[in-house]
Amino acid sequence: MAKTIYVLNGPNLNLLGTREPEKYGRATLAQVEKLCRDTAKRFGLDVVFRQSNLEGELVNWIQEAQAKKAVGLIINPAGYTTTSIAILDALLMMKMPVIETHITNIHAREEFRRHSYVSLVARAVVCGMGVQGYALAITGIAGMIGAEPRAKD
Ligand code: CA2
Repeated sequence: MAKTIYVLNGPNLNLLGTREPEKYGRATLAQVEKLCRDTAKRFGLDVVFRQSNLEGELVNWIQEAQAKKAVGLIINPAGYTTTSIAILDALLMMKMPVIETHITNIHAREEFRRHSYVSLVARAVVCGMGVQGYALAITGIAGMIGAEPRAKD
């Protein structure tokens, strides 16, 4: 069975590509999902890709990733980045690498966006690379777990 990476997206990211394109770009979340699947496939990895506007649902999915023995977890916690101790606590129980991803450079925006609880547990943080940051995060996890790129078919 292929190894699985969970990619979790927090509140409002369902609107990606439909609002504020100057900040977040024009790609929709469905296109980001395809980018993640295509990138993971190059390393023979599967992706579980989800989005929720609810903090508890994100916590449940983090626990699910652990229970299902996912090999890595990528999370864009969006608005919960700066507030959620519940998400931090769930991530602290994870044994696999966690990469925090933000589409924008949170350090070049309002001061309140710069503090991240998730960064306390993340093995790496990708921000400011647009949606390509998701592909970079998947490639990063592949490297961390020693997954080799496969020959193209
Ligand atoms: O840059 C990122 O990826 C953020 O995580 C996005 C969050 C923001 O609160 C973080 O500080 C940085 C906001 C997500 C809102 O999603 C939207 C999507 C499309 C249009 C408007 C908002």
